[in-house]
Amino acid sequence: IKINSIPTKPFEGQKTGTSGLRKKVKVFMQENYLANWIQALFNSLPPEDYKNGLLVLGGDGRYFNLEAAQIIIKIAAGNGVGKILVGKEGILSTPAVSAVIRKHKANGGFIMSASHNPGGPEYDWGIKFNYSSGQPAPESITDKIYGNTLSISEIKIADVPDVDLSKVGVTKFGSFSVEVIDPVSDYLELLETVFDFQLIKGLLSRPDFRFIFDAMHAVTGAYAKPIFVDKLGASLDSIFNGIPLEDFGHGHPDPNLTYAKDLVNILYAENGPDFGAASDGDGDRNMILGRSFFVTPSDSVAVIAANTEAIPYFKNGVKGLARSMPTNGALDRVAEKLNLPFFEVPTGWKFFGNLMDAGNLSVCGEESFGTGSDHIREKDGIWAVLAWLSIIAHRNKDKKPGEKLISVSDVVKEHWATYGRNFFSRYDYEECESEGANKMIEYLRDIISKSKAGDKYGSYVLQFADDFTYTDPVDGSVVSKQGVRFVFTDGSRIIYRLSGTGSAGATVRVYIEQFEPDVSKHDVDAQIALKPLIDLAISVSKLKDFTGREQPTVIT
Ligand code: VG1
Ligand code: CO
Repeated sequence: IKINSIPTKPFEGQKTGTSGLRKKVKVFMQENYLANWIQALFNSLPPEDYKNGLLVLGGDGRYFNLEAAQIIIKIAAGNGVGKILVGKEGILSTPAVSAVIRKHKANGGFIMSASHNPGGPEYDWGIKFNYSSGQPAPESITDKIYGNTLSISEIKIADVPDVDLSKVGVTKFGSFSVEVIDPVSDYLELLETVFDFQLIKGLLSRPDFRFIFDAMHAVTGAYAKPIFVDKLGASLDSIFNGIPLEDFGHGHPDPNLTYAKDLVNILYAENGPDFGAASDGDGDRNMILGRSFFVTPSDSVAVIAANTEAIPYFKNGVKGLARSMPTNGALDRVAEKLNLPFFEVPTGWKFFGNLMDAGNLSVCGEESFGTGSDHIREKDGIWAVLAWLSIIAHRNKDKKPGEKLISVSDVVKEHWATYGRNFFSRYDYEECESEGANKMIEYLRDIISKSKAGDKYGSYVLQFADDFTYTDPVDGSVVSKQGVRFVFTDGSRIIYRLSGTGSAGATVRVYIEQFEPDVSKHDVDAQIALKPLIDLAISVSKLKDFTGREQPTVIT
């Protein structure tokens, strides 16, 4: 094949955030903007990582993905990649990309998604690169890519026609080939080895159990019917917003109490379904709801970790548990009780991969609706739904028709009674002015540098305050400034971070947590239980002064 060399000039700001490079789609549509980043990536990888190698490509179906896919294919060919596996219509969820990389022993893969950010001509686009075990590229690579974007002068692009992505099959161009694959089959095949599908099918076909899944017009729309309906016997009308759309039906594909309000209303309506779930743009997040009951993601991972007997994948035991730093400590208590190794990592799934590869980690999660295990190296929304369905099915497997089933809320309340409840809430102040948000973090850093154990904050006594630093126990790499935290002597915590996934301005996240061992207080609403600590978090940081915001945009 003929390879053309195209001269180019650097663009500013092509720096990868928490999870890939995310910008407004208009930014990405500038000539050579995406091409520069892809070329910079190849310039950053050692040749043995891609020359004549195999890469995977897919995305969440958002606006610009189909054009982007053609650009990526041509630059990959221009740089000597041997073969690319592409999801049909450019579709592959983030967990599916991870699964496909692992199954086909690929060198890596691209995910075209800005995840939970909205899509369409006015909104966001994004690109992530995952490595050979299916995990998001480590910072050592993404920093190198950024460095190369600042000095790039040439793009190598193969002179080949666009590939038809609408049909499964192989297209060859000399020594380079593209194979369009079914987006579901490899991923589903893996899930069938993880879960007892017959057990789940038994639950989903009970007349006294009603299930609903909201795909939010995002990528899990392509997976929901083949998995929940065709394989597991759920009724077709249990899939809500099940068609992937380029703009997610004008929605914001983030499965939380604000952006998945329609689903929440269904579950909280009188005589609503027994189980509800939703997933985000690229299928790696999940929200779990019972009838009139919301499962906090931090509780969700703890409950899954405490109930692994319901999941065949864990029959030989659980190697270890981990959570991101702002995620609440419910999982810590499970690890302690079950005597399992436990890890606290910075925000972002890329920090779990090394622990999994080293055989130290089986189940992990983030408060941001991310839950997963070492079956792949990404968080996995459908996995979490199947894990919860397995737990409910396992608890009810001997229940006769007409007998009252153990519900989602029963399982969570029982968990709280055993382990205590970690009340938790996150306040997001989206798209603030960057300057004020940065100043607030600087101000907090100044406070922690002067703080000492024993300092009084209202009725709370400080144990320590710091800006979280993490040393990877496997490769020794160190990351710092991962979130300002105030930890009090009763275990309560206040944490402040700036988001690394936005495409405009700065999003301030405030995380609030307080432990309550007393069962008689577990039914209190989290916003009420946490009120004094939330007020403290807002006053200590002078958040209203720095951001000009009276109220958060999203509360979870
Ligand atoms: C957010 C979440 C983080 C998550 C990341 C990617 O990052 O807080 O826990 O891993 O999104 O999720 P940030 O930097 O905005 O707080 V997703 O579904 O984009 O892949
Ligand atoms: Co996502």
